[in-house]
Amino acid sequence: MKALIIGGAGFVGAYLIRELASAGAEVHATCLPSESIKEACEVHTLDIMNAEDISALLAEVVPDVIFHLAAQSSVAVSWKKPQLTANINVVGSINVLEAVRAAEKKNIRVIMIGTGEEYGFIREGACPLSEDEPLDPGNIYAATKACQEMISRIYVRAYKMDIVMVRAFNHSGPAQSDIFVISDFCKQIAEAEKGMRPPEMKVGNLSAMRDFTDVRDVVRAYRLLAEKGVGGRVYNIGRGRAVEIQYILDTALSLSEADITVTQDPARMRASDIPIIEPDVSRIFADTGWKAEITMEQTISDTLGWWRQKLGNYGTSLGV
Ligand code: A2R
Repeated sequence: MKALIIGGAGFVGAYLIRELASAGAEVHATCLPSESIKEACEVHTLDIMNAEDISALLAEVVPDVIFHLAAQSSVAVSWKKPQLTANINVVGSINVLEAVRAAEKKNIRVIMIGTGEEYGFIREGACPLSEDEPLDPGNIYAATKACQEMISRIYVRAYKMDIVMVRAFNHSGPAQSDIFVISDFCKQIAEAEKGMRPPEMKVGNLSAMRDFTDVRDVVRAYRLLAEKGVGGRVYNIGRGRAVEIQYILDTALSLSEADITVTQDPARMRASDIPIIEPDVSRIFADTGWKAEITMEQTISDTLGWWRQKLGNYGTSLGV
């Protein structure tokens, strides 16, 4: 398989490059001119806002499958920069689809990465959410990803394109940005241990329930969907068991010997927080045999280990 990862310099990209390469694929990945990729693969510079550049790249690489990861991926940033988020996530994705449609090679498979946040304001009793549940996004980021998916469906129907759509629920692991909750907690603990901050954790809403999967499991799901997923179908990717953010906090704190107190930080509360988001993951299991294998405790432990090593704390296993 010749794979092209668009948006390969981000958190998931690094893991996906390794996953595909170790499965024997020829891996090409793009990054913005301001970014770099250190994993072993063919690196190309691409801004998806330049539509002609995508076409030129497809003519050069001629991929069998495209993993479209490029995005403004932060919910918090999407509240502050809605236009930018819509441009990259909607217009940028259309640019990718149009380039694939116009490409000389037909039947390039596109793995279009969306989010579990697309479900949004969920009716009572709807969890676990099947892929057929209506979408009612609760934030700007989620709305742009729902739009990306709707447009992808239109390309499937109108142009018979081979697009597999993904709603990936929260994923985490070593090297994730600290704007995401597991990484944020682990970084704060590692900083407190090192005396870089007072032993005080700043937290947001601890009662929200979310479904967390290790990023290494998530990229394995992406590869399996490229190999075995059904074109035109939408797949939830997640563990299938939501936990309270409080549980993540408690697990992370239990891995530290430092005496750390917890305080609520209004800046960490979201403008709109949905109480529970949990997927039904039976479809991806039925079609590919995939299910999450790495425990949440392992993910939290590896992420804390990564931060400790990054900050120069004591011994760690990186996991990456
Ligand atoms: O925003 P930056 O500078 O970190 O760059 C991101 C990049 N990106 C772009 N690439 C090409 N053209 C653009 N106009 C453009 N704008 C942003 O896409 C970043 O390097 C990459 C996305 O990586 P992350 O933000 O780290 O997302 P992550 O966690 O790897 O998630 C991958 C996908 C995204 O579509 C998420 O929305 C979804 O999984 O959950």
